[in-house]
Amino acid sequence: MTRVLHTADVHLTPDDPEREVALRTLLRRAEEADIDVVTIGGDLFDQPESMEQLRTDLRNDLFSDRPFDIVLIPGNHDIDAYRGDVFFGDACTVITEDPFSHWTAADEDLRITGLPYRERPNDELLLSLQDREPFDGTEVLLLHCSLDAPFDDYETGDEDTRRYFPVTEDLLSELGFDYYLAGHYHSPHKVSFSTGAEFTYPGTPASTSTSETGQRRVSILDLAHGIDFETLETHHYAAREFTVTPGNEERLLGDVAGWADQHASDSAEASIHVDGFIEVDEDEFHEELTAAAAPAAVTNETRSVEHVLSHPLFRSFQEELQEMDWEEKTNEKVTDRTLEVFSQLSARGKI
Ligand SMILES: [Mn+2]
Repeated sequence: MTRVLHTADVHLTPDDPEREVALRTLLRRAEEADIDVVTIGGDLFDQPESMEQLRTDLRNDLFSDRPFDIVLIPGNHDIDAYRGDVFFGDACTVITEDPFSHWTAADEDLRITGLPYRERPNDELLLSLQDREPFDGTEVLLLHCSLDAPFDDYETGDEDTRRYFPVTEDLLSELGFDYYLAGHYHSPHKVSFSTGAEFTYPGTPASTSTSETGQRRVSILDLAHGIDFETLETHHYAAREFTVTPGNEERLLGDVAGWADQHASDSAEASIHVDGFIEVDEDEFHEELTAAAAPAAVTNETRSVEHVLSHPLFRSFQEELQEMDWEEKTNEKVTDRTLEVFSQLSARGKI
């Protein structure tokens, strides 16, 4: 049975070699995982010019002599790169034909309809997609689009708020494909349509901005199981915020070390942000925090409250708080808020 590895939005550019490394990594994965076809859902290149700079690498190395096919469509970032005759290597099929064309698996159990990027779907396109030549097997639509779903808009890497090829679940469902393999959104998503069809964004295989946090993924389409994600060991950002309270410094340091152990891997650029209040020495705490977080970078916004804690006004406040018979969680919140106010007052020399 035909198996598909789907990626998109590689945004290759000579300025960020880790993206080409990520592409290499996922092609190796495809080889190891017995994949029959790798699909690239648009924005392989960050800009049309990147294509000219990288095309010979692709043709002579990455996209040649592969035990699987590579099917790719243009996205909004690289549509202009494919004007004219471009050859990317013997393993690669670039779908540029307007309005779409097909790629059929050797086993003839799966057919991919590739839709080169355009700004919006119009009736003519939708009708011709509905009228496509019938196929007796699993049908996949490969496209670069903005699915109307509660995803964050910053996720596309585009600075304007224009919707690139806007589509809805209803519109896609009417086309009657079994699977929709998409590009454009930079975080991984999988959506199950009410018709039973499945839609996926694999997200970028290497983070292209610090907002793309977490291990990167590819979508695997297996005709027996549907779509699943697999994680990649490729460049990505990892970030975590912690808040410390006085007396809990040791526990916080343990949590920070635990997180760093798990997330600050070789392929991750990890950062930790800590705020809150401490009752230990600031210098010493900073040193311990940096050591616990290593190799993750630390932003330390904690402040010492030693002088606040010993202030008579704060102490009498705490005594009153003990008498309130509130839940411990409420007490903690009130104490935190009060510490914040006292610290600000003290910073301004008011107490
Ligand atoms: Mn895009």
